[in-house]
Amino acid sequence: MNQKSEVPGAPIYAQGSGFAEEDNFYKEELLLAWRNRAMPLEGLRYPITPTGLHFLNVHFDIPEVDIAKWSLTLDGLVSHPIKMTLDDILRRPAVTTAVTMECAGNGRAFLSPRRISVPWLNEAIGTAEWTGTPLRGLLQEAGVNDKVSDLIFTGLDQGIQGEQLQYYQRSLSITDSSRDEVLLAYSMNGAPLQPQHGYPLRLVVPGWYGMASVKWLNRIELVSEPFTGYQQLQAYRYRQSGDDPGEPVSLIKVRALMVPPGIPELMTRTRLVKAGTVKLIGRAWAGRLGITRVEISQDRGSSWAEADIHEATSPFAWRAWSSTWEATPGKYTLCVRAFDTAGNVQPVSQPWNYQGMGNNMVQRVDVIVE
Ligand SMILES: Nc1nc2c(c(=O)[nH]1)N[C@H]1C(S)=C(S)[C@@H](COP(=O)(O)O)O[C@H]1N2
Ligand SMILES: [Mo]
Repeated sequence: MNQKSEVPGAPIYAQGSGFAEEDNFYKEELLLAWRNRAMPLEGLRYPITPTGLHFLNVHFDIPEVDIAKWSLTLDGLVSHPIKMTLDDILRRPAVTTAVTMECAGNGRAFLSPRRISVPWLNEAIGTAEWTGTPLRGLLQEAGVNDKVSDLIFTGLDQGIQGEQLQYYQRSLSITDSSRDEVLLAYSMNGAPLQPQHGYPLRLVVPGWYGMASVKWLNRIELVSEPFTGYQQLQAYRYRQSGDDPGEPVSLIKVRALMVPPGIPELMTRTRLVKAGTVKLIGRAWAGRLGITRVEISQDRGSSWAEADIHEATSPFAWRAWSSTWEATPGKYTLCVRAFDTAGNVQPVSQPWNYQGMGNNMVQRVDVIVE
């Protein structure tokens, strides 16, 4: 704990949490944090995240849906435009896939300076079993015109962001949209989508950061020009400054997290652990790439030891890892990092960018062993 904790009423910062001493959080961040829950890290115990523990991100309001009036339209540059009710969609071929979803802003709150948005630490994640019909089949039936380059997905939720009135909209290229795993999902963990997760229908784009998986989907438009909407061109860019157009955010980067061992101190989340052999467990994922190695450090990343990786249950879901740690009395900062099949490894120092996107810096867990 730093010296500030001696000042009455001053905030106390967890050691190694990554917060600067002078850091304060803004009211806007609190408002967003209340609306957009994270997955408590002990949720990493479950291969499939119970729906109520899965992270949640809703830009505007959860829209009100009258299912008797709801339909999905697929139109634009197609031979046969399609309009379907939920019952029509439920009668189509169904696929269930376990998918790890992560918000692109995960890790944002550690950055300094920090963009005012949802102040995610490490926990904007979850893995669900999504059931739906492959988008590809619908595209084949509609007959895609040769000129189509992109699909624009529109949700029912409307609001103002960056001074622009908008429905939540994202696009995907025709190539990315036609991949086998892209689903129009109506079920999460075996139950109809809950209102906050996109009832009655959402897109699920396995391997991509969450922003691609448009909730409350009601229109898919096929176009021949790149989409220039706010969530495509303004938000979700790796930029170095406000006027840098940057690169689009797309696939999920490699990351491992651990269930913090022992018991927490309420305010700092520092862990108390008994000396001896400690079992460390967690999960690792890399979008649609595989995990090749997971490593543990007890000294903030100066030295690393290899952990065991367990079987993958789905090519798009996280994998369990485990390790044992011989804990001797003292203070430690435990870290975990993963490597993917493309040779990427998580950085020990964080990759800063203007919007706080894709910060996959290694997790740090402060532990006191007694
Ligand atoms: N229509 C709509 N779709 C949306 C969003 C949204 O605000 N509106 N948020 C996106 C973002 S940024 C993320 S990370 C995921 C979160 O999905 P979840 O809330 O089901 O976990 O939904 C995406 N789809
Ligand atoms: Mo997100």
